[in-house]
Amino acid sequence: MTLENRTLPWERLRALRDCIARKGFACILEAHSGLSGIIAESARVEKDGEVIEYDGLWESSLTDSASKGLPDASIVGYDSRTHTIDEILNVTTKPIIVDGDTGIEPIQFGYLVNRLERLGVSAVIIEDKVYPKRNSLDAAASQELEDPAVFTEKIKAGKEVTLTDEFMVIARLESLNAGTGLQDALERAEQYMLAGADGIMIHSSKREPDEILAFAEAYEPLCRRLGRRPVLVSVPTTYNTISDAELVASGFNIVIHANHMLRAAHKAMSEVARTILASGRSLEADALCAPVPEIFSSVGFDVIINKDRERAEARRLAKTTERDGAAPAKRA
Ligand code: SPV
Ligand code: MG
Repeated sequence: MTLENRTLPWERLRALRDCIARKGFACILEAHSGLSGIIAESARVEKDGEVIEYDGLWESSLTDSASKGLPDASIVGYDSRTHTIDEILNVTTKPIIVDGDTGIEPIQFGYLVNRLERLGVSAVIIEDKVYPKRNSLDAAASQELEDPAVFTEKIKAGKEVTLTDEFMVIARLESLNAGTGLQDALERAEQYMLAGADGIMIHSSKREPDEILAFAEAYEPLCRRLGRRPVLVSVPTTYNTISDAELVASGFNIVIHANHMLRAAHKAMSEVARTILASGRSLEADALCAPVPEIFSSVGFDVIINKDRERAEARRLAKTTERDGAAPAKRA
């Protein structure tokens, strides 16, 4: 990260709503540290003659926990999560969506929303499972659902403390993971929308997207009936044969690729650790590692070195001028 890349909390906060208003959707990539945030933010590819990039970042409970070597089971607290969020905010400029887990209770969730909005986060997503929760991607784990009446209290508590219309409180439906089905998800969605949710995330850990597509289809008449359409969010981790474009065409406004930076790091680190051990030296691992100058460049070390060089050159010139009898040049 270089100091040329800066933004203010308010500018960043509203950028997610602006992006969705402008393009109709936002494509989001997970980050769990400053470095992964920089890489996600700066990734660019040329496609059909157009340069494309991510619209924002996802601060995930799964990957924040895993990067600390801990399970995603309500173990890493909000203070620690906020530390990671701040680390990412410090070196990026794109909007951030925070995974707020269950929100704990209305009071705790209100304090979390207050903190995130002040930091310049654009949205928080809370899931309708009971605290302490278990990660949704393990089908064998208990996925006990929260009473919708209790969950709506959390949504209202979050909405009550927001100071801007731009900060979004998004409600995440876990009915498909808990096995209570599409109808339960739709009924809960209605209650969460009536409680003021700015977005609805429908989660599924199935390998096929059929259920979330059925939800998206039923979502439109529900929104028409309620007279407002909160943004619709998907997390295609398991059903990832479907493309972002297909999800957008089906009505999704936010697509979150929720854990790939951490999974990529885990795989590369494991391979490097084994390769050095097996080879008795690190040469064979070089191909698996980013060159050090690339790390320097990602975190802005090269900019500092260039400035050091410029200053040294300016000092050398000033000394030469002084020795030759001219007035000393002003220090850079
Ligand atoms: C996370 O990334 O922490 C999420 C998404 O909540 S999932 O892991 O699919 O539950
Ligand atoms: Mg999570």
